[in-house]
Amino acid sequence: MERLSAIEYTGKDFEPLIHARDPRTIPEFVELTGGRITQTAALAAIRRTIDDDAVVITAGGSLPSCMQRMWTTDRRGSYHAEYGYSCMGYEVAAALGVKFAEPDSEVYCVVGDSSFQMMHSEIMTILQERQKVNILIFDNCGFGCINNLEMNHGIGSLATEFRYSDGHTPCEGLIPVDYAKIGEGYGLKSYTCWTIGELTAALEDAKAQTSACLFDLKVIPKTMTDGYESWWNVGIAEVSEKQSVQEASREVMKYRAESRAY
Ligand SMILES: Cc1ncc(C[n+]2csc(CCOP(=O)(O)OP(=O)(O)O)c2C)c(N)n1
Ligand SMILES: [Mg+2]
Repeated sequence: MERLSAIEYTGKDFEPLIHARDPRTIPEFVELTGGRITQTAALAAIRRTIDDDAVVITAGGSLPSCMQRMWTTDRRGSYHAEYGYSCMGYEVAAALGVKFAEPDSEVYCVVGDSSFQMMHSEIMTILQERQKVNILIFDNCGFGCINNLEMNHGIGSLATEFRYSDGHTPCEGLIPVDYAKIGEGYGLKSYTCWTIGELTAALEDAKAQTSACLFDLKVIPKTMTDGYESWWNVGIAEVSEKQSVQEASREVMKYRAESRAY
């Protein structure tokens, strides 16, 4: 936990936890967004800063597995994770539901940028019902955990980063999104955080707010936790022209043959 909490962006020589990556992405992301937050340090900072009786919600992407490892609680019911289906888009709606159930606690959802894109329609209901919830968007410019999966399966980075298309494949420059502006558009108190210091200050400021808040965290891709001391049983093409995919497929078959059927 201490090791993960202390991971900082160190500049050009920075080596993230996830090794399977397009070497362009991190320098490009830092240059484009100015973001210098690592995912593991952000989770530790959130845990340190929010109140003991606060409730945190997570569902899709890399965040549930990072939180499974890193999150600790002070009381029963303060950790709400949709691990069943890891259903993207659950987070904002769930934050409102939890707030209705626990009106006296601060409620925070931690949500990936793609999960947020997939569904945040309940922001309108949050406004209609005048509920104070906190939406923490981890903007790493893409489907982070699926990009890791693709790269580990020998496919390469294919359409899971938010990049402009060359007419066939989205493989050109990264596409930045200003999520704080989306929040402002709805009339939410919105913060953009590029550093852990800014994140901590924004969380403190938000405690004093009486209406819903949105945090746009610029989180360096590939800074989620890695390695599960297990393998992820996800199907992969058995027939491919790519040798790397053939090898990954053989590996999956080997693991499947070794696994015990329950
Ligand atoms: C409704 C739904 N569709 C598709 C998926 C498959 N899926 C799992 S994670 C993921 C990408 C998540 O990206 P993001 O929310 O940005 O989180 P990150 O991995 O970048 O932290 C996808 C497409 C899912 N879990 N739920
Ligand atoms: Mg993402």
